[in-house]
Amino acid sequence: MAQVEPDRVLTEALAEIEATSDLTSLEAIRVRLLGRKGEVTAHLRAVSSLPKDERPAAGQAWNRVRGGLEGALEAREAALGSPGADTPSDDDFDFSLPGRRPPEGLPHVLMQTLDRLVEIFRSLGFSVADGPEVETTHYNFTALNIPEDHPTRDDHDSFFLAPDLLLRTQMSPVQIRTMEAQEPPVRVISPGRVYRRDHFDASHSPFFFQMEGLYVDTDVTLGDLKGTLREFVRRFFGKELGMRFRGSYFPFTEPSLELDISCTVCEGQGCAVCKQTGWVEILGCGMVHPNVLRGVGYDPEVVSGYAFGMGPDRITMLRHRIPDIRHLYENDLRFLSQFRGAS
Ligand code: 2U9
Repeated sequence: MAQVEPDRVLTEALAEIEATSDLTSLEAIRVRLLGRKGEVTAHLRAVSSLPKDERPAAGQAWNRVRGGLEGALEAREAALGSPGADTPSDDDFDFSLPGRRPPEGLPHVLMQTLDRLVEIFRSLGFSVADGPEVETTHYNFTALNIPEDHPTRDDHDSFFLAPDLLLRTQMSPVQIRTMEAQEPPVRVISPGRVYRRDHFDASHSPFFFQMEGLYVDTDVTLGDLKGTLREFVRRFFGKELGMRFRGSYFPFTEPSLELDISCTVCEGQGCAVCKQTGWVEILGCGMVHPNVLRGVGYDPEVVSGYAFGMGPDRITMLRHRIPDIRHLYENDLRFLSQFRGAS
């Protein structure tokens, strides 16, 4: 390596550093001198191949250069980086460029349905009740008049955590707890997540939402139930739709009914959504079974009540013609962002 005077390298470099006016040029100087292939680095490496007696002096000299450069680079960097030094001026901006819109979130389409359901029933005088997702068999089945040998209690249908403990399969336990905690009148809805041992496919999911409603008071009639549901359908679907009640069976209601509305997709003409019938089922309902009322300490001779249960997943799918329930749980933004302001 050619003989270079360390002091001269240091003096020249210090002047250059002092004259630098931006951080990019400063970094270029640092790389040129102190980088892995830098000039000073090369001199330091070359010390080991000098004659033995020259090494200490040369080593000290180049180390002094390195130390001096590092200090100067650091000081200059601090000076250039300090407020005001590198701040862009108005001339650096093009204020006429359109701004970039930050991505905007939106409630999940299912939450939009739940929000709307809650809003409607609140305006009809219902309050919202919540309860545990892990339930006892007493609250999930027995208190609902579901017999010990009923197939719905089967291990194959529910997620059991212990012999008497399971993930709730319906929202009714919340209503039982509400009745136990207060005297009539009781007027509550309970939206929430429920669990069943189903495999995921287009129409099943091991978890989904339910919203149940309950009204218990003196003199509650089936007519009250039908009137409330008519008002609900009018508000939720935004128009007058054909409605029909069909007889059904649930252990916790007597009589039990299912409600169909005229198909919102084909307006009753018949299509794939309503399987050519012109009708789609939207909920189950009925008058609360006397055994259920007795079980929570109410006197069925004095009070009566109606109850209904619906699946917000199903209603969401019907409303937006979503063909596969898995879309609701995969959180694919390409799918979900379609439902901006849809509620
Ligand atoms: C109490 C007493 C009775 C709630 C009811 C239904 C009928 C019903 C299903 C609809 C579709 C569940 O989401 S779904 O799978 N529900 O058909 N639910 S009556 O009856 C109750 C609730 C609480 C104390």
